[in-house]
Amino acid sequence: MHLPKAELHLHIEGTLEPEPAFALARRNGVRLPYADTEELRTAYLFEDLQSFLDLYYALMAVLRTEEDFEELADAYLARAAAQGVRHAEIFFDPQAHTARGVPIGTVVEGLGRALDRSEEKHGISTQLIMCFLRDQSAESALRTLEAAKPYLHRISAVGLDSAEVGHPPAKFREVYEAAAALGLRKVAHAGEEGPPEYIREALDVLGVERIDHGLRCMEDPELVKRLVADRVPLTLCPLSNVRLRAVDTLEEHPLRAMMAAGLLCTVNSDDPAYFGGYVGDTFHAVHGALGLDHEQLRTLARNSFEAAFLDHDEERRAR
Ligand code: ES4
Ligand code: ZN
Repeated sequence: MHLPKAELHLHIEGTLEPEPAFALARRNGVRLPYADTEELRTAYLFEDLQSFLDLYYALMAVLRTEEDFEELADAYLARAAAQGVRHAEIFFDPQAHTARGVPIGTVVEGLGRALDRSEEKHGISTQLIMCFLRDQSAESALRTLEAAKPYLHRISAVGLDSAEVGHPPAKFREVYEAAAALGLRKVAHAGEEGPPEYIREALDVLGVERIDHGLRCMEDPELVKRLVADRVPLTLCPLSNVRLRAVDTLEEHPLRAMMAAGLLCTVNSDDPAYFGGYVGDTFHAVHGALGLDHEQLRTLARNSFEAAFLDHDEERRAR
């Protein structure tokens, strides 16, 4: 599906495909607990978010040098360009790397090398969103923000990801306040597996501008009214929701109902190497499974630019 679009919910570590993962493992002398890509692919049947995260964090062990992160991002940008992406706001998980002894500077500078060439090479403008792992402590998030200070010129926003249930947004009030004071914008995953209350908290306590996923808002009509009235963008990831069993089948995904309710929906790929498709594939899949027509697909593409962290001139150039 080649409509020009912005991708707003994409974990760069979730673009690590099996073949490059094994190539990096060899190059860096890292042993993976899988014999080959075929055996690895058998691990891609997930029960829920946590069962995916276990594999996602384990496979990252192969990412060690600036060059590794540069290659990862460049490969994503090439695939995204081929599917009509003109602007990408890319999540990364610094704590998943610093915990393994890879400094945050290696991650940001490596990604930055690919991002610096992205407009010229792929026709995609980019931003970076640094995510805190919500199943780690608030102190760890604060230390991460501190460690990111030399690299803030490369970072647009902070986000919140990883295991949601039991880790409400309010746990991160202080670090979000500190991030805002440094001029960073704010988003957070909420309402993927967690309750609608977490969406309210992300808005009220953290002051986020966008909700990543937000799927479970549909359980709370008052919350839906508010999200519609305030035009709060939701970065939905339908293929992810199917693979992580937030919905049973794509045909049962509430995207159509969410658009009909007037919510500002965008469609994104989340962790495309794991969930069966990049963002163009996702547009194609919702067209097929939910019968969204071309006008609705164009609305989703238009929404992606409205929800992006672009000023008017940048938005006009990207469209
Ligand atoms: C994630 Cl699908 C999803 N949800 C929460 N955290 C994540 N990190 C990477 N993918
Ligand atoms: Zn996500």
